Amino acid sequence: MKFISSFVVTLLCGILVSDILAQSTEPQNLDFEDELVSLGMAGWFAPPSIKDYQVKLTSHNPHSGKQCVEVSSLRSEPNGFGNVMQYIDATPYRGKKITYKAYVRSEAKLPLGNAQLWLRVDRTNKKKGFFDNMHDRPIISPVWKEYTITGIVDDDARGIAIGCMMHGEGKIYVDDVSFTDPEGIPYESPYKPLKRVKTAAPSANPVNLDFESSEFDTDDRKGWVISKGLTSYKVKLSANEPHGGKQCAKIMSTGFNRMECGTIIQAIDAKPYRGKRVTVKAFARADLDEDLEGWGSLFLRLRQPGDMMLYNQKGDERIESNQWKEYTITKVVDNDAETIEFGCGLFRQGSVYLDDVSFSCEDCK
Ligand SMILES: [Ca+2]
Ligand SMILES: [Ca+2]
Repeated sequence: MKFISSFVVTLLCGILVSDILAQSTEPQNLDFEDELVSLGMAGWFAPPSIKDYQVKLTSHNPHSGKQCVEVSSLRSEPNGFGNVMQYIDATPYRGKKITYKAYVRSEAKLPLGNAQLWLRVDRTNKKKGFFDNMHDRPIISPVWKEYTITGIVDDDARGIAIGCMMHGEGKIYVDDVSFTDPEGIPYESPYKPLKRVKTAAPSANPVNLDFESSEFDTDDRKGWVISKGLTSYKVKLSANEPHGGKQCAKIMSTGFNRMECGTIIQAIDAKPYRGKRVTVKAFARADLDEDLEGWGSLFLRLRQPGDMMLYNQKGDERIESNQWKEYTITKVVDNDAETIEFGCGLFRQGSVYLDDVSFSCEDCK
């Protein structure tokens, strides 16, 4: 099962850098009832590089409430495995035992099909931490039952990944996850939870792309949304040499927390753009200190209902130049995409300026 571990690590690295917006210290949405898009929070996601499986919320026979999550194969003899997962900051759990439980049922085709919960602790310097993916006790029962993994979090752990993978053809379902100490008592987080951004339906058209409007609109989907509760980043409007007009957006570090990055995001309704090619462009420049190894990145994401990540692309080129330069990402919008998110992130330390963003759809009309 070693290859699976390293495969998952590879998938994670592809996602984390741009999805680590504000690394949560607790898993979110454990009962899968939350349909709100939670900007700035990791939540559940499906590694976008998995092509032969899909992950979605379903109201079909949940263990509790109105829905659970379903992982299903998209073709016969699928390659690899399906996966739904979360990634959290390990800091509050260092040196502690954690118990990860979830209700699971499997309608995967026997004899090869099954579901397996998994828990992996990532340590610094790529050292191996606790890992259990239930390969010795795969889940094949079509009836809801609770399964458990208990492991110890190393003193130098940096991240904890939890998830449920699926092998073979068919469907598996997961609901009512818990993440506690071995007695079932939740660990108290030393960090304040990040503010969940409650959103109305996102608008079809992006607004304030030149940042000339005097305010950032942080409470609904009109305009830019800034992750709340970050300890090490600020986003503000800046009159310091904008690319156009009187001002631009500035993402700046105010300290360093390796589990965060500073972001500014705009989210729009994906429905008008389904099946069509969209392009996000933006002018950006950076003010970086070489010793601090910072950089910026444009990004484009597609989400399904319930915050499931379908696609997550960083710009091909890091924003490192101190001169204004245009950066571009192009993507055909999947037919099940609910929300398109685009924006800019600052990683590590420094400042990134953003101005004159454009969002276009060449196949539209
Ligand atoms: Ca549920
Ligand atoms: Ca401007």
